[in-house]
Amino acid sequence: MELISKNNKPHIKEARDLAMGWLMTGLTILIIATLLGYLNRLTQTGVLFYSAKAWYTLMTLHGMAAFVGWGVFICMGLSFYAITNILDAPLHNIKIAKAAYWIFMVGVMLLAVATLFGNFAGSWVFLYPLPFENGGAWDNWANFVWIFGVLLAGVAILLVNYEILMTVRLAGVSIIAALGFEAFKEKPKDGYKVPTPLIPFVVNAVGMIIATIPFAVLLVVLLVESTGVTTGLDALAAKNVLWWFGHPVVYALLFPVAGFMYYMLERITGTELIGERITKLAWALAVIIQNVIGSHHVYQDLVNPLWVHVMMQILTYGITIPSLASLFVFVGQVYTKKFEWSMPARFMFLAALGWMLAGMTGVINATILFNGFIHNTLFIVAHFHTMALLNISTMVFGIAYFLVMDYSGMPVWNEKLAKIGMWTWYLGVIGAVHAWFMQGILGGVRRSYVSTPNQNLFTWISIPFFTMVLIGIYITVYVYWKTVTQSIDTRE
Ligand code: HEM
Ligand SMILES: [Cu+2]
Repeated sequence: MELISKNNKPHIKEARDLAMGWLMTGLTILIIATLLGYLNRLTQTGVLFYSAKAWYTLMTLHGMAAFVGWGVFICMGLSFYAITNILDAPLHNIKIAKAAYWIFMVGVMLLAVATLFGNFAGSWVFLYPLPFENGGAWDNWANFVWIFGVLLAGVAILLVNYEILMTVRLAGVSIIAALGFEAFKEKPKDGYKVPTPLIPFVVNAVGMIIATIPFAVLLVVLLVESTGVTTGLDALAAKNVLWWFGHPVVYALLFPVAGFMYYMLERITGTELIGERITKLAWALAVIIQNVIGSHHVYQDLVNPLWVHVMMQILTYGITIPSLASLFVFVGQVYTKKFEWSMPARFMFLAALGWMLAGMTGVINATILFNGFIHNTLFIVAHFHTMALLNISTMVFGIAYFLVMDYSGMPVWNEKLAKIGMWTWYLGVIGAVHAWFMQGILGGVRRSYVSTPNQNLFTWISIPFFTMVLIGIYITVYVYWKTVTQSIDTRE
């Protein structure tokens, strides 16, 4: 097993340096965003007091900064690292990737300005017409700046995914084959097989392009409304377009993470993935389903016809198949191949467990009967933080160890400290999300700046766990930093 990649070709180095820049930026955003989340949670205990209005502003910034600024951004950056290694081919045009970085950064800045200076507090989904009917809590210019910021993030998402598809094409790989459709035939005609780790990146790139375009149109319409030229968009139509995008945007995080897991599995075991054909078929199914299940977010809007709701339940169960296939591949690869423990391996193992918990709670959300009980409760907050922290961020920390080692050419600076960071983080997240799960099951409402009556104990219990989460992040980032700088020291 070779933990540090020996591939130092110029195009690999170029993509690696680029990904390193995105990683550093993403980690900085993560540190700020999690501090805001911590402040929000602490406020719910009643020990801190600031106005409800300020709480909603910080919640809005926290959600957007953590999800988009950390999650989407970091997964896009690490995708460049992964796909150039998987294909052993150069990026199609690194200038497009660099332009996307800056467009994204300006977008994130605008989101910060809209909230911190403009008091925008419409939540990260800013459901229409809430931004415009806000009871005078913020001015229209804040709407404009916020919506423009989100639009820029959307443009960056489009550019990055275009760049990914073009890179795949430049390497001579067919996009259709790389969506998993290759596996419909038992043996490919020309004998070439698409590397399995590439598939989730391509499935996501196509899905995001399809979902982002209508959402961008909605944003432009809202932008015009914020200038006062037009009014009165149909609220239900706006909501449906929002969730058309809002569901697959989660895959901008989850699918690359699946690709990272496959890539790590191949690198750690030094062999190709097992279950290739069935895995590819599962991803081909995702291509078909991913862009239509957003309506499972509007089960409670009874104006949608019943057959739509029922279809959403069935199709959402269907989208668990690529996740299940990935977890089977994971277990199979770990137990049938030579699997050695290292920091990336440990993080991946824990992330896979987190993925299972997040997935199972997702099935609960998708089941109409249960959705009636948990809609808008803290159960939802628990579910998506399980996905975002216990799975996605944990997997990302693992792949980041690979990147940092490749970049510096050195092993992890202090493996013992790295492990302490990992466990502090992971156990912290488990405790923190379970406090939320309990509150949700007992009917605790989400998006409230005070705890639901009789639930303050759970809120308090979560605080030491969240403190562990923050400490875990700091230790992990410190170890990355030392691993990178130690090599710079020895080079000099
Ligand atoms: C230390 C880590 C974190 C803490 C303490 C934290 C805390 C919180 C709190 C207290 C809320 C408000 C929940 C409510 O009562 O309704 C919240 C919402 C949210 N969080 Fe986190 N969070 C953390 C990490 C993350 C990460 C890593 C992500 C995404 C990658 C994330 C995404 C979100 C989103 C999207 C919302 C919803 C905001 C909204 O409804 O507008 N959080 N978080
Ligand atoms: Cu969804």
